[in-house]
Amino acid sequence: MKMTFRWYGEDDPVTLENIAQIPMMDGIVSACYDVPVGKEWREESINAIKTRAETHSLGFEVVESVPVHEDIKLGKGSRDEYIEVYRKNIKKLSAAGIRVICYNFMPVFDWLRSDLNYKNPDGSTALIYRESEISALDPNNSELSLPGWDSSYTKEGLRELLSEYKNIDEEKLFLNLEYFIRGIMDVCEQSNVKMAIHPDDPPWPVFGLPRIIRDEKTLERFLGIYDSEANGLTLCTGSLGCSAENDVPALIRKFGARKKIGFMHLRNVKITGERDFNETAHPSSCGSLDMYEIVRAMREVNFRGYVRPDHGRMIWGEVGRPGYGLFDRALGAAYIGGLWEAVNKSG
Ligand SMILES: [Mn+2]
Repeated sequence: MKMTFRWYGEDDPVTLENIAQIPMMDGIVSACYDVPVGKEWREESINAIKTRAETHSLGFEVVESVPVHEDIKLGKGSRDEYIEVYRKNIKKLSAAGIRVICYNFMPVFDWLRSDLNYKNPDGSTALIYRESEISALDPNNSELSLPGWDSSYTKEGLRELLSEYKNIDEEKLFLNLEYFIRGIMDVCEQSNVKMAIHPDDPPWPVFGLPRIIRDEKTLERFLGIYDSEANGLTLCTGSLGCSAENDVPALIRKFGARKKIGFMHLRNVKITGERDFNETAHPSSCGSLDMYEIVRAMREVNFRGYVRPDHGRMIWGEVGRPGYGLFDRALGAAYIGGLWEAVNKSG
């Protein structure tokens, strides 16, 4: 297992020095934020991240994310051009030493929460999701902005995009994902890069948009598109684990044994209703997931990929990017490292 930490670049209030001072930290997970979705990344930008990380003795071998253009998800005529750009980006990233690319295939919205600053009784704040609040929103006619909501959309642009998805059901979206995967796998295999799809977060449809990477069945179907170590998963315990139907350790045992997990996001969530949850601190006792069992499953399948602590709470007065502060994620990394040492030493 290689422990990593997400870094949002020079604008991130969390510095590389901060990250390097966390015990057991092997590297960073980052991305180029200087070009829009669907454009070629600049070699200079990729190499600049790598060089800066190496200055702090941190590796840079995982990119999160190379976003997939909406035209690919929609299956529009222009998708071939965007797939061509994606192929070029894979090659460039491979040349810079990147081994895993995390991405997702969620239409329009990335991860969604109803509140980014929910106040816990102890004064910390966390991200939470309440289905009733989300389903009361009309994304076509709304001034509000939500996490996962790309602020680069104009109101009209968003409305237009949503209307394009009217004809895209689960099946069509899956076929478009299949087309994308088949369009990039040869270059991934030649470049020794593993694609690692992130599950939909939350793992159910939002605003009537289909979500197709959400449980054992859909993960299995996805992996069936193309059987290769280059076509794998980012197993995000929090995304899958906010549905009580997902047995996260069982998923790790199943897909890890087949070497389909290239990257793991480890975090805990407390399920508070059928489609409601709070993000919590990482330890098992704080949420609904058994993190010990999760790490034990990783050990059982001899997991050798990359791991990072995922979202944390905001604690100790820290101000920053919701979910991506330093302190609680650092506690999470130390906790995961402790579990890992324990399961390894106990055999
Ligand atoms: Mn995640």
